[in-house]
Amino acid sequence: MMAKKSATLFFVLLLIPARPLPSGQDPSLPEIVSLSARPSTMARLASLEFDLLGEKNGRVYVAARPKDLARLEAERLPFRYETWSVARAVPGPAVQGGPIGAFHTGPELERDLADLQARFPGLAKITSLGESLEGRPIYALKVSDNAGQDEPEAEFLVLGCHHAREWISVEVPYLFGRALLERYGTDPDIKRLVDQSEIWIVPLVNPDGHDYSVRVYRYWRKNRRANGGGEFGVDINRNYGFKWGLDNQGSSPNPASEVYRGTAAFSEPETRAVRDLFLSRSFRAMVSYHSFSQVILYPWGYTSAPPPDFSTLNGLAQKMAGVMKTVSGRTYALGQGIAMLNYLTNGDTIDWTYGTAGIPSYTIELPPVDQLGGGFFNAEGDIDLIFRENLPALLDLLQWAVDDFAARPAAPLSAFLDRLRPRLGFPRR
Ligand code: 0X9
Ligand code: CA
Ligand code: CA
Ligand code: ZN
Repeated sequence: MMAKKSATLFFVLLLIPARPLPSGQDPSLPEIVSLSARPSTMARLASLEFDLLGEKNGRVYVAARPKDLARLEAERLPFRYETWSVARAVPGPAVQGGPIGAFHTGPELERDLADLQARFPGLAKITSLGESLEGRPIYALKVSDNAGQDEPEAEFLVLGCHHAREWISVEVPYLFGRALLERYGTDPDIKRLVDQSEIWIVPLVNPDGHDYSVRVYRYWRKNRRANGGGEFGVDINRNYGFKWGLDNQGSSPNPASEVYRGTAAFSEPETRAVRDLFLSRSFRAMVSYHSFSQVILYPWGYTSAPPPDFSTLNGLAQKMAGVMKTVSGRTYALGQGIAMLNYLTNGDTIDWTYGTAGIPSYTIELPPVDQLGGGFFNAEGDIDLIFRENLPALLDLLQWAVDDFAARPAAPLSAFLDRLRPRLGFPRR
């Protein structure tokens, strides 16, 4: 059985061209098209659940597969083909080793995290938080003195890559962990911070989607849940349990949508992995990295009403944007989701962490500012600067977490969370 199956598979593989055909020849590859961004068109595109990549100079850019192009024609929405094509945008042969050059694939990340643990025993500890739908481990790197022990120190969380195509959002968390470890021995400020805290870094929350983005379709966003009816993927940044499914604007009940929320809060193993880590610790602050827009977002995402800790959240974001600018000269805008990105979200990560534990929680959308600046395609040469401008922002927030822990050593968890904990099988604190 097995032998026959793999012989067939081998034969089928021979028929698949080794290099992607240029877009236009392969019907599975999308085209990038633009349309006039007039309100009626925007509303229509939104209700048709198109994958909107961004808006600039009165045009809206859309990733459209052949069936989407047919829908645009049927709707009599005039569009223009853009010069980018996904086939061209996939990096060529590795510049610095590996199939996606300086960016990490999942297996490369696994190798480099293991390497950090081996180089910095006692300071770096890798654990798997659980497995993705397709069985890939979701790794966390913990950085602290005595990393193998749970010590009474300020806990801090950094997440990357909820969205598969946002490759740069893997690099910043990984490089943050690496920098802490490599500088620990020589930089007294870093040593002091690392000694007083427990830093948990999850660079790749969505390994299945990321792998699919690397190998098959560069613009893939969601995980790889088979939803039935030939539709795949849950948006794991709409699957968290705070105001999950509140309305159909902030997330979608449609399995074909790019913002499909899944069948229930925490229906996906990827969000459960983050949830279980979060509920088993007592984090003081967190950042979830995304791209693109170059903006620091804080809760709420589900409403335009301000969060109860507005002044703390806004003040910390201003401080972060300030240090970022001193590194690179770039300005990160800051504010609540709706004010910055023009749309509401429900079931997103930071609404859940803030809504559950009340801790400063940020979504940082990394550069570029817009689609025309490269969108999801960061140049390999920009990784370092993007990381370096984010480093002092993370260190400032970490310092705040350390100070907060010193001021209020008791966990800041809400009564709600304390009631929830035993029901989820976690020990009461
Ligand atoms: O829509 C999202 O999930 C995030 N943007 S992205 O382009 N990377 O997909 C933004 C989430 C914003 N969340 C809150 N403001 N709470
Ligand atoms: Ca420690
Ligand atoms: Ca601890
Ligand atoms: Zn994202």
